Amino acid sequence: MSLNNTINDEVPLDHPRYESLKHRHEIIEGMKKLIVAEAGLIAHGRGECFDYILGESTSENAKEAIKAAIALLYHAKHPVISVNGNTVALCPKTLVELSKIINAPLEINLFYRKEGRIEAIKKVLEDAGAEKILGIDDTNMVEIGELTSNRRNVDPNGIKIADVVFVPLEDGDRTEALKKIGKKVVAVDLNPISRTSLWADITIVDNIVRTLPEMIKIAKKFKNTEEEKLKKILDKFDNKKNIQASLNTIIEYIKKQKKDAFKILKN
Ligand code: PTJ
Repeated sequence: MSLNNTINDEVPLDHPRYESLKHRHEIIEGMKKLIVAEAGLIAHGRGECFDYILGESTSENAKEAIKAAIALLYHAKHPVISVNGNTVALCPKTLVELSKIINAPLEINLFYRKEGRIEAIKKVLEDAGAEKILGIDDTNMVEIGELTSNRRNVDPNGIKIADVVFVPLEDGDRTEALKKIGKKVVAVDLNPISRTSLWADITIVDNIVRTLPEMIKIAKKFKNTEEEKLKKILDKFDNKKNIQASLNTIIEYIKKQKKDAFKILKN
């Protein structure tokens, strides 16, 4: 018998960590359906840990990075949203919505290319309303020379010709490779000092599940903004300072937690 108001009969709605546990289950279910790679579970755990020490909320500096990211994506001639298993398992609908608003196609680009994964991910995106998905025709892919991982295989009508690539949460070497071939990169990564974060032009240090709804909100707001204004937002944005602000958020959060923990430990 299935209990109401639970995840898998196990996590009640009033559980203090309900949201976090819900996303864990999305990742676990995603893995069972081949959407998420086995290593995606570990990647998610690492993300959770960083989210925890960032206070599990979208900081003001992440919101600034999101504004700059939308300005850059609107400014681009060929923007592309690169998606992997974790992103699709966690946020299929918001990925599709953002893609439609900013007119940037979704391209599936996987590190672990286990058989059946592309089809599983494609289906989830289609069920979420995606009309055009790139990166699905293995016979029509080209390689990025600077990369040796599976991520080197890209769609000739997508990442290959893109001037701006949006890469939500992933392993480090691709951002570096994309930069080397002249692309601008927008990354979402809870780890402010990952190689992806440090190499990206715009790094949004936040959880993808919170970032995408905020991006959609800003994309709607900026939809008819003149080019000049978008450029000003971009010129004002400093990625290095923004990453430093995220590191300060972590330091301050840990200091506060230390104080609070000591109060409990005293009793
Ligand atoms: O689906 P595939 O085959 O393309 O593989 C995807 C994974 C994520 C398994 C692969 O790219 C990988 O192994 O990535 P890494 O090297 O573990 O890096 C993932 C990064 O994303 C880490 O810096 C995590 O902190 C971060 N991260 C994890 N979950 C989230 C996140 N960042 C934002 N939001 C999250 N929910």
